[in-house]
Amino acid sequence: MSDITALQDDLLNQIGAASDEAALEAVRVSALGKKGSISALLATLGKMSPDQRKVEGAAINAVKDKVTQALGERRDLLKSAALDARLARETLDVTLPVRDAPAEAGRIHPLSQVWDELTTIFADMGFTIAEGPDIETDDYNFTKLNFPIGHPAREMHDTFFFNPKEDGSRLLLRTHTSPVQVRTMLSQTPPIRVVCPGRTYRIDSDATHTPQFHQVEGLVIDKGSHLGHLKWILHEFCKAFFEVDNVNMRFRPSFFPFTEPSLEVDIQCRRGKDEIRFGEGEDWLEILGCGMVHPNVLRACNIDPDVYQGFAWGMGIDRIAMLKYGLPDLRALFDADVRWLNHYGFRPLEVPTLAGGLSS
Ligand code: 2U9
Repeated sequence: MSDITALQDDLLNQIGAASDEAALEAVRVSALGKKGSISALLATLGKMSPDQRKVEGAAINAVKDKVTQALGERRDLLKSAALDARLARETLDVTLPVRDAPAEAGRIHPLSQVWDELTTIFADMGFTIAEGPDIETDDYNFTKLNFPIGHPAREMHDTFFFNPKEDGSRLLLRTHTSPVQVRTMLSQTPPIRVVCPGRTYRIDSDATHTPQFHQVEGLVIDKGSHLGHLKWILHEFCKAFFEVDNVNMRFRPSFFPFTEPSLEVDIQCRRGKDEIRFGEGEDWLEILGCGMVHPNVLRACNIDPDVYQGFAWGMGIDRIAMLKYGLPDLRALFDADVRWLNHYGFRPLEVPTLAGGLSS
């Protein structure tokens, strides 16, 4: 066997034995690289006579072609074997239970859920949402809302006051979100349709009261607004919020310094052992207070009560969250207990919408 045939056989054996693409590349370089065995043979052609070159050149090039072809075939084979191995390695068991993605694992707190539900309902009715500071002046929290200085009505709210300033004035933690409506009236001209959800503070703590709680209040100021408009808004709100086709409501006379007349609103319900159903039953449950804005409040906010009338309402977000979602103790809302949140919380990607259902 000539040297060249031996070389060809040797290279073809090495190619056949290459078990991966790296090994195959090493064989290619050893044969066809700059210092490769076939390249070395080709370099000898220059020193040969033309007749010898014709014979030897044809033989060396035939070996080169054969080796090149074998390299290509082996590379294709190794590539497809590598792909098959990878596909076998990376198979998924689609029958495994799906693990919650991090964004799905958390829970929305029932208060945040109810807050979103309320604002969705009122925004759909055309209200804007306004917020204001938790620390307020006595003037915005009380005086402009027709609580005369020294009047016992101020004692109805057990207020957290800050230390008095040198001029004797005291800042306070707002006892209701009403100062936000005061700010709205002072900065806008009617018509005004605004809903104000927010944190509120009173010195009070038991199973149904916490020192920090949440309110949502609404205000409409326009020419000719009247109690009929207010009743319609509250009726539509209750149907949407409690997700029932009809609710019966009862309006009882009451007193608030900032409204005249003032009313408290009950909705009809049936109290079961562990649940309350709305839109049916014989029981009544108080859910909010409301009334026509007192003329003194309008005047204090630079609105002429002979031209504009307004109505307002207020309710505790914590209380209606407890009613809607059957939460037995208000204090649990503030405990930050993950087990409780896993039980009562809402899925983060299920945002409440009127079209999709508020709490579905
Ligand atoms: C302005 C004028 C009027 C807001 C109102 C109520 C009635 C009310 C309570 C319900 C339960 C507070 O959380 S609660 O204790 N609120 O009954 N709130 S009318 O009236 C306003 C507000 C602002 C300028």
